[in-house]
Amino acid sequence: MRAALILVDIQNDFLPGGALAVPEGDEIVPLINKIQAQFDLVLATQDHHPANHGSFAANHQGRQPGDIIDLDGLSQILWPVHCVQGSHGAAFSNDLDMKRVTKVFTKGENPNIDSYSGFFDNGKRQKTGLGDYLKERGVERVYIVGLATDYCVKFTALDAVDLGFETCVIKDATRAVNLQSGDFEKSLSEMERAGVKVIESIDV
Ligand code: VGL
Ligand code: ZN
Repeated sequence: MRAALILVDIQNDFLPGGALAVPEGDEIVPLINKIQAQFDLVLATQDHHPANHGSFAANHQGRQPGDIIDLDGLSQILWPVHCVQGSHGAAFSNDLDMKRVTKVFTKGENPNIDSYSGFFDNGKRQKTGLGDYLKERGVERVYIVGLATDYCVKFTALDAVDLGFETCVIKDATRAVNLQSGDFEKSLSEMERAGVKVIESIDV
């Protein structure tokens, strides 16, 4: 069965020191570099916002990160300004091996809607092209790693199942934002209930 590895949002702003740092996010990078050798197709997603993006608290008067608003009809958690197109924060970690990454799928470019999944925006209004790319290449199984377990990894995995891919999340190659303690475990159970296989890197 043809398999692909998807590297989700391994960008400076999601690593320690970044604007939306995921605790221990840097710890997964060496592991991800190592497991890439086991796949003949490696792809990456990139959170890629314009400065006026509606998910940034700074773009809403009197709002703070963590507040929830309505954004064009969808419930939206507000975040610090992060992954602005062209910034250092939006760039992939220098420690991430990108030599084997065939294609990068950007997301979050429309200021009026957020895009956690690497496949669609949060309203499923537009595709990124990742699903068609995988299907055109005969990929049937996807392995997902990266940041953050409870947001972009989770939504990418749920959409992968919906699109009919056998979907594995490599648990030790992801880390969670954990806005609430326990969100890591909660997101893993939610994915498992939806049909995602949660595995360890030694089982790849
Ligand atoms: C993400 C929050 C906002 C992620 C992206 O990559 O998990 N989280 N934008
Ligand atoms: Zn974002």
